[in-house]
Amino acid sequence: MTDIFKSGFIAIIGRPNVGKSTFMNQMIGQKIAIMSDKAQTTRNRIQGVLTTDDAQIVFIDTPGIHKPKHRLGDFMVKVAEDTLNEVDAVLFMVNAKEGYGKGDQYILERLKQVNRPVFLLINKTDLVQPEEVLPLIDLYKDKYDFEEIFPISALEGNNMENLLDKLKEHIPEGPQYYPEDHVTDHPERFIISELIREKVLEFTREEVPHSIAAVIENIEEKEKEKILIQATIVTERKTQKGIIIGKQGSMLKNIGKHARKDIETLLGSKVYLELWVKVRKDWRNKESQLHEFGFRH
Ligand code: GDP
Ligand code: K
Ligand code: MG
Repeated sequence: MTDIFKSGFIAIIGRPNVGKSTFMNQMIGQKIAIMSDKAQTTRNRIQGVLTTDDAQIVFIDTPGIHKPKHRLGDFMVKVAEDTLNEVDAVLFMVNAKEGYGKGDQYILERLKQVNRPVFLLINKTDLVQPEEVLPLIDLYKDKYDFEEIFPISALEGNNMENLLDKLKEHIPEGPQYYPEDHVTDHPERFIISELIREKVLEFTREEVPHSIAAVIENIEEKEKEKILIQATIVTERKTQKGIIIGKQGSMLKNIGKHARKDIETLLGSKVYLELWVKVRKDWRNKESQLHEFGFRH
């Protein structure tokens, strides 16, 4: 037992559907809700934070590294490459079942600009025979100087412990950046709440004050690329609640419909939006309620 605490950032890249989200769930636990990586943001998103006794690893998803579909993609690839040179290690995930493909080749080319240790994760090994993995390892060894190659099954959790031990060797001594119970970060969270608030103000023609809040209670990937978002609109007065709900719920329905469309554009995914309206008298002045509503930062 040592007192050394380590912390660092690890980027995970790979073609869509190779199993990056599944890997994160397995590493961090099932409670994490992961945003769709279809959303083409230029920012790198934090996928998950793993805290153990002796280390904290922040996993970062770099969506821009996928082969760009639009011209904007060139810029995003640049941003992604810059990120890859700032992390402590890079995990490049490929699919054992599908073998080497164009998408993998594209990422390998990009990785040539990267001067950090790169681990190859050959995922979905549960779908193939062990002897099918060896030729893949040979093939990739020829193409890139990987730090190490790990055949894994993110779904079944095979070989994940060994990988984690290895990753810890590659991160420096450092502080715990996030609280222990902090497993994921949704940079979109704030924007989503603002989009909802904006629709409330727009459709009620400002009959309710700007002080209303939209509190995001839950964001969860329900099925593939379908995200459930549950939010509460908090008002100060019962009359305001009535206005927001409208006749037989018509106002709230309209607010929800338009907010949902904007959120879908933001995330690049299908969204189920569930909205509630609550009255909290004078909630802005009550410290404890501010905590409850997640305005702590
Ligand atoms: P991402 O797009 O890279 O995030 O991929 P996902 O994690 O969403 O996984 C895509 C699909 O592959 C899902 O249906 C997963 O259940 C499946 N999958 C992921 N990892 C494994 C694995 O190790 N074995 C098997 N059999 N399926 C996997
Ligand atoms: K996916
Ligand atoms: Mg994913």
